[in-house]
Amino acid sequence: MHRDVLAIVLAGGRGTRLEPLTRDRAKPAVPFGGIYRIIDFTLSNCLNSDVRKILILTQYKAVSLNRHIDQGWKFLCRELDEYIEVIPPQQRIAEMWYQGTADAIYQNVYTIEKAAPRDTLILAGDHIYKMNYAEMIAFHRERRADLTIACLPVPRAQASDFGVIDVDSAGRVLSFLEKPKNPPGMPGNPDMSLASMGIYVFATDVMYELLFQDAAKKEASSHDFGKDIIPGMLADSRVFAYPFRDENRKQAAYWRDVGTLDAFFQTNMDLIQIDPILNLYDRNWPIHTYQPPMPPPKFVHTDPDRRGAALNSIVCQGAIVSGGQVYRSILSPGVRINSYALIEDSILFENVEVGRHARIRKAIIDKDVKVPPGFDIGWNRAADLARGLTVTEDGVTVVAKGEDLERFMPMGG
Ligand code: ADQ
Ligand code: ADP
Repeated sequence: MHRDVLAIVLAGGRGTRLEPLTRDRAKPAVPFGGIYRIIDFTLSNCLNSDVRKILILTQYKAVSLNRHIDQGWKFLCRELDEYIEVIPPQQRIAEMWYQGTADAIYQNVYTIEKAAPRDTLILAGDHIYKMNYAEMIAFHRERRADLTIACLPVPRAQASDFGVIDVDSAGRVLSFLEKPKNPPGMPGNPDMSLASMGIYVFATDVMYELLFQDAAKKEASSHDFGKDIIPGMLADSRVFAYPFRDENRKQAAYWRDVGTLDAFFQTNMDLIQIDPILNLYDRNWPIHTYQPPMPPPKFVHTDPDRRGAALNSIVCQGAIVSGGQVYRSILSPGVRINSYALIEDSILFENVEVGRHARIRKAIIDKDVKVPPGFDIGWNRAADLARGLTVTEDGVTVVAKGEDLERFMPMGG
């Protein structure tokens, strides 16, 4: 086990591009795949990699995230020096909110010092992937690196969303451009760029020094790893790129930054493919979460035209599909589908109830929404927009948590 490694999960990004799902919860706490929250993937990777000292740095709207960690992730034993701790920004050194990612770490430097890790593993709380960090840590140590950055090739057309890296033949980082307008291609593969995954292993001593230097720059720095720290350290430090290896062990590497509603929707839909790249059923790489103690899902078929059924779908505990039909969808715990309802290509969060004859297509419906009988969602973009619902670029309709749809019914109110 990696007793001399501390993992720090950055869970403080605002997540504005996931609105309205992040209206009152942090991005890492957004439900995913029916029973999970986004952060469960990073935390499960830590446990499966035998990294068992984990700090989660929160900032915005952390109540939901806190509750999830409390309920689902409090099984490590402090007495054995193993823990998953949520650190709210109240512990900060300065009187300000965190500025960039480096500032978030800097302001918690005393908490890190208490753990005295040889290396610090910096992770994001909003990525969906399986990765063995132990292999990355071993790579970092073999090269006596000051910093190792996990990376993978992405199409050059998309590379402007990432830190883009240029390496020499030994894997040493020659240049790092944070979200360049015109990203360079890879040598011998001009259509692809080598992108940083925002996952870092730092030799802790080197990290301290860099953070203190950066903090002293005050207004002259945005206090961010991608923008300030990494580009500034290349000349004098040993910085290496670690090629991402997917624990799914399929040919295509699977790693998704679920920063937008469309990426979030697609990444969920990837789970219900017949042979998904991201396999949740792999016992060698379990994804842990909090599961509410609810009864098993139930399917009710009364008469011939009321067949309660779900095909190519994920249906969670506490759900009842009674006389309605569900295709290529994710039904979270406690969902109810009533007779003659039709659900296609959609994600229903906890406790969504769908009335008789309602039709839902290509939609994300957040918690505690009652879809009135006969109501359509995702069938008419203009109608959805007129009701104040969000419709994404790819045409996914999103209904916010607790939205009152009854008010759109002729007799409603
Ligand atoms: P981004 O993801 O755009 O790029 P950023 O917004 O800084 O970078 O977020 C990184 C992580 O830190 C996210 O998980 C975010 O939620 C969290 N975070 C952001 N600000 C925070 C703060 N003040 N306090 C706590 N947590 C915070 C980064 C790198 C790129 C890389 C991509 C890969 O900068 O180089 O390519 O990640 O996704
Ligand atoms: P989730 O929907 O992510 O499961 P929880 O049910 O755990 O979130 O609740 C998150 C917390 O967010 C609530 O306990 C409450 O403190 C806060 N919250 C919920 N709804 C609102 C709201 N409409 N406005 C402000 N805060 C809210």
